[in-house]
Amino acid sequence: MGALCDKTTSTPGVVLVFWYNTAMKLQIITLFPEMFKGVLGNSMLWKAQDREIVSYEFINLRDFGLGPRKQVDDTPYGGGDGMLLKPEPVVAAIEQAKQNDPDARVLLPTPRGKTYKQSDAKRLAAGQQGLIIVCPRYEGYDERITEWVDESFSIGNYVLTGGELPAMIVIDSVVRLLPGVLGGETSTEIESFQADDQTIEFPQYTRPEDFRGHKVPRVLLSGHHAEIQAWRAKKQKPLN
Ligand code: 6GU
Repeated sequence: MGALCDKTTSTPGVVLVFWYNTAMKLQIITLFPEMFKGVLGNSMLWKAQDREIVSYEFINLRDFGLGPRKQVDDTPYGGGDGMLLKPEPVVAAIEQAKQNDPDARVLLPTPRGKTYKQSDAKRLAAGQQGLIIVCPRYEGYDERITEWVDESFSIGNYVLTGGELPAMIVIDSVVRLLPGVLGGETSTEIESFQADDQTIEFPQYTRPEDFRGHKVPRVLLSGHHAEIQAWRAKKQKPLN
């Protein structure tokens, strides 16, 4: 990821900021890379890659399937419904990703993981580490793959069909925190990008002042900075 390396004041009042362009590498192991195209190919997640702040790389789990049918799943020992991801293809895919980026952190989205929080997004964005996200499918995975995983996470108390949507949520929450992704930062804001990010967690309004009889709270029109701050503090919803 980008690292601040130099600041030069050439003209009084003008600060130039130079960056090393070493993109944070995000490798995604999935049977369904197409699912990501719309999300990573638009808006800020696309711009982040275009600006070489991140790189997205897909590893298709099917390429590591066993036998002529490229099998990646099998029935659970002990019985039960559905199929599980076999360990061999998953671990082979992780090993390939590790070859590309030996220091990368391996993440596993699973409803059995610890709930993912904003503090996790900040921690992952702040590190220099690339991420390898393994997206399970079917009814789960052979538990032995967790020996190759650094961190499991859940995104809430409901069950999804696979790890792709949770992976995209983590990517979105991390990439938006990387320096240079959101527009209009001052260098101070860039340097303090890890600071508490709760500032938009209060209600906001824009024009018109009166929309179909629903008015903007008067305090926001008052111009009294302290009163506005107090109102926002009162209305703020904590993230964690
Ligand atoms: Cl990370 N995966 C799946 N399959 N379901 C979930 C989840 C993850 N988090 C909440 N539900």
